[in-house]
Amino acid sequence: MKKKHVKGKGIFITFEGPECAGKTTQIGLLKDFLVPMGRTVVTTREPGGTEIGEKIRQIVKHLTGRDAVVDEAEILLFAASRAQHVKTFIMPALAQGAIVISDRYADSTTAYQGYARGIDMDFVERLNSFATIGLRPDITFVLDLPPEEIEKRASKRQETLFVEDRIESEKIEFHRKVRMAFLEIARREPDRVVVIPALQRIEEIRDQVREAVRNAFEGL
Ligand code: T5A
Repeated sequence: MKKKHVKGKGIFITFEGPECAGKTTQIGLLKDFLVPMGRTVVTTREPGGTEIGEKIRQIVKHLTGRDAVVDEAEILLFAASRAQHVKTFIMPALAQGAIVISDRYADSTTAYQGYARGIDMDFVERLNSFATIGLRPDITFVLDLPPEEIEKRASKRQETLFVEDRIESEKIEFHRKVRMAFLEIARREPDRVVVIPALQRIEEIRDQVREAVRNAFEGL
């Protein structure tokens, strides 16, 4: 990956991967690493990140049965959440020189709605480009976790406080397709996407993320 010059400029970092891959955990650890460097770091998520986005999050994650969103509505809701997020939150923060770290972004739509649900890929690409207003991450981490492990980690969480959501409860074949999709995106865009095996210890992943960030940006 070629080093990007970042002095005083905003940086946009995204984390992708399946449910329970450890994205939220690693985002917190990356923030802890960057803040002492004197950078303003804002963390956010998709769907979500704005009031509209958080309302959409409730709809896409938790309505089930007869009220569950259909595939056609689901992709449009993710896109609507993203457009609002990009224009009112991410772009203004980047313009002020912040490092923005987002838990999921457009690659999730490519993987889940495109590859796994089978929605026409040309349409997915056009919608992604419309919703992101052309804003691409400077670096993306894909935390790669086998589907069998998602189930294990999710059931551990459910035993405590977590209620399984609609997409998480998809069949294992769906999660296999999502995994292959993220790996395919990484293969096509090696200058942007770094794949990290998520079956390692949290600290090992943390160190690999830090090293990749240091290697990717001058001045960090
Ligand atoms: N979606 C989203 C789409 O279909 N299309 C889209 O365009 C977008 C944007 C979002 C859902 O929406 C879908 C994808 C998702 O199904 P979400 O709640 O945001 O839902 O789901 P996730 O982003 O997947 O978040 P999760 O909370 O499920 O997973 P994380 O953030 O990857 O994992 P984290 O850090 O919360 O950790 C999960 C558990 O694993 C443990 C943690 O302690 C925790 O218990 N853990 C580890 N255990 C062992 N080893 C490690 N290395 C570990 N790291 C963390």
